[in-house]
Amino acid sequence: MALERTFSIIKPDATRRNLTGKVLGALEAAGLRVVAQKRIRLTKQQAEEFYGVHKERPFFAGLVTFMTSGPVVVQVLEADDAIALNRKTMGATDPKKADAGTVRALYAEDIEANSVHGSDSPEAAKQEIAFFFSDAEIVG
Ligand code: 3AN
Repeated sequence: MALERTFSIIKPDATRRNLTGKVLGALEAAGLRVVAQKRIRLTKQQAEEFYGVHKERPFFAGLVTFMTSGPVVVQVLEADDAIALNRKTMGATDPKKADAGTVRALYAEDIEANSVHGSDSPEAAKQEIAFFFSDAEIVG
């Protein structure tokens, strides 16, 4: 296993319900360590660019509206196999299909307002981390 970094977002449905600590606590309890973090409000342009791969999907406009509807916490998490560990801890995209005890099973409202984002590959992690953080902002 190799020490790895992944990119994570605590989404607006979680910040709105004051669940930032609960979500982060679940990620930390799984062994993921915060090495960079900030609370921001995404602009429409940032959300559209970040979710650019989903541009043609029917849920794209709704997703952008949701992701800009309130503050988010963007963060870089570090662990052995952080990408897979984070995905496992988050649970399936649709909370109805998420394993019991995962962040999405516990906290997500629905398939769109699903409380957390996590990179799905090393390439995505690298790109998503660089989208929000400079090297100097990541402190291991
Ligand atoms: P994940 O976040 O689990 O990697 P993706 O990358 O397929 O899932 O989708 C990105 C985001 O788009 C999801 N986190 C969710 O907020 C939203 N999304 C995905 N599928 C749907 C859908 N069928 N309807 C509404 N929103 C969706």
